[in-house]
Amino acid sequence: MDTAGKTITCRAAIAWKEKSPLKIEEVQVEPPKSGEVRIKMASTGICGTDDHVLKGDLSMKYPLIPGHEGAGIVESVGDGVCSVKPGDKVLTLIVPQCGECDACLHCLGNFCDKQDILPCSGVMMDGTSRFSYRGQTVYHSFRTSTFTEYTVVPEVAVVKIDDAAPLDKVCLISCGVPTGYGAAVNSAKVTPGSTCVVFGLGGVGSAIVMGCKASGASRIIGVDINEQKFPRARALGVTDCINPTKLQKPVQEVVMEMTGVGANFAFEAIGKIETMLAAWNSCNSSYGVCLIVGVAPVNTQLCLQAVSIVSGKTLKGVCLGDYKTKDCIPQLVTDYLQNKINIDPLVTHQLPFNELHKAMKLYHKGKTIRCVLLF
Ligand code: COD
Ligand code: ZN
Repeated sequence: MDTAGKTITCRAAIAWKEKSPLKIEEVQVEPPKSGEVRIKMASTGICGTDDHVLKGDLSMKYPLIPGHEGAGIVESVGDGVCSVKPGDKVLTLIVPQCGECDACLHCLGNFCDKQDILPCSGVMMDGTSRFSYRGQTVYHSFRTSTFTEYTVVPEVAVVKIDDAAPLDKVCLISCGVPTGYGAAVNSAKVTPGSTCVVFGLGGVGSAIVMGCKASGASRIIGVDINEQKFPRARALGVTDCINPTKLQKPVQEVVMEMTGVGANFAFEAIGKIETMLAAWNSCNSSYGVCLIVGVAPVNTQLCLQAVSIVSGKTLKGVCLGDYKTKDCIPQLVTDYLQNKINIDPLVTHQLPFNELHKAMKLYHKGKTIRCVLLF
């Protein structure tokens, strides 16, 4: 049936308010307007950022459809769309690339002006939503909203990928893989023989570990309060595991003792102030580089000892691995298809969309690295 130009009724997960369980409902998805793309979703990962949304750590408009780590097939396109066409396999982009703003035009920038994360407006670029439930507006999250059978995104927030890509897995390359692997390989440019410490061994932290290992790090220290994460982390390349809740002293002191001089690279992939400070204080005071990957709750402050920076260490934030997303993400998919990176160990669970509640339970129990929902 040709659905182009028509409103589609389909299943979607709605968060009616913050801190309340998701409900699968029948929603209406309007056709894409000019410069927009409607996608039939094939898969979506459950990322820590989605959990931040559901917990109310980010400022959002409710009711909303969460999700951003998505893979699917273009169903129809609005006027003027030329980079994708119906039938193309695509990934959604939480950080878009408009190609026109200051960040896109600068050789080092990637945090495009058209992003809708900080802050999240909940609407498309024309100020309206494409989702409704019985006539009531339902908001977008990050202009991606992937926990739905159909979604609408701006053209700048979608990219065509290789036709051979397995859609049940490559959704991870929409967020977790570039965010983690890219932070190590592209942003930090981890050096061979270096010592790295990774705070948080979830999907993103595990991808960081993969990037550190691929870059030739000789020691990778993994820190997590959930010891269930340790065996898989070791399989990916972590050499030493630390559970901070079992320590009598701050984790940074243990890292200092283990390394003698502090880590060359520290990554924070949790999104908490205390672990950001621990990552900073785990770095070598002269040449250490601390990368903040996690987003802390809005309106919180990160306070450093002012003298701790003058000795030469670097503090850097990084989003989506500093990649210009439309330019770089398809290449990561091709790299996966050519066995240059292996994302398979990150996909620990795959469940049908209607088992969303089971998937969320597994995530909250800390059982998953990445659980992929299949439509
Ligand atoms: N100390 C040590 N480990 C901890 C602590 C703590 N205090 N608290 C939680 N953890 C561990 C958990 O046990 C878990 O293993 C891990 O931290 C977090 O993993 P996940 O699987 O819940 O989350 P991820 O890996 O999917 O996402 C982590 C992010 C930091 C990316 C995410 O939470 C976030 O802040 N995202 C926004 C940043 C960003 O760039 N986003 C881009 C698109 S997502
Ligand atoms: Zn994400």
